[in-house]
Amino acid sequence: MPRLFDNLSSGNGYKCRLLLAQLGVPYERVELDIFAGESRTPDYLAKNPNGKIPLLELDDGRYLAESNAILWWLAEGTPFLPEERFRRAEVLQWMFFEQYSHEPNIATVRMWLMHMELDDAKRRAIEDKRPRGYAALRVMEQHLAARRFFVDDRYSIADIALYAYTHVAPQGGFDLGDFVAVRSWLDRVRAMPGHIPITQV
Ligand SMILES: N[C@@H](CCC(=O)N[C@@H](CS)C(=O)NCC(=O)O)C(=O)O
Repeated sequence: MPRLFDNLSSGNGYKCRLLLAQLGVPYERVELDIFAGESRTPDYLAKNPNGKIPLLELDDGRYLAESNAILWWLAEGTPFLPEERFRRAEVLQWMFFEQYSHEPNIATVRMWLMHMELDDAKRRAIEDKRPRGYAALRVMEQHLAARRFFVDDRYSIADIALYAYTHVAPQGGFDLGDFVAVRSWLDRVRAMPGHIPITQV
């Protein structure tokens, strides 16, 4: 049975929990207190030198880090990942967008507001990230204005990757009020069979 090293507050971990639930794959979950440094111990760094969750331990003992790589690994050969070459590249396009333009701005601000003491440097960093986060949301809004899902009009791991931190963006102080298409898409993702909330394992 695969083992997922995880933290319940993490949207990156949630991406994996959500797909595992929707695939019906049984797994063991190991909760790490990342705020107490449990992902930075020598033992954990031997598993993932980058010191971060999520991390998937496969049945054969190999380790896979990076939430979107884990999604890709789990989704291969299932309806959550298209087969056609260009559609697969589009899935990757949105997953890279998530990691470069969305997560570093929206997830980071959420994490700081929920879990950290804010000093002046952090407040300035939030001011810098806020417009970048809204810019990412506008890109999503524009794409979703005429589409039900991100790729090929069907639910895929591109939607899971982007849902994880978009649906909790208000916890980072992002107002989704004007993002009508994004909010309808959030509802569609929530309505998918086997959906679980971020706090449920
Ligand atoms: N790009 C990575 C980011 C992973 C990440 O930032 N994990 C955070 C929690 S969301 C973490 O483990 N932080 C603990 C630490 O850095 O010590 C992914 O998508 O998996």
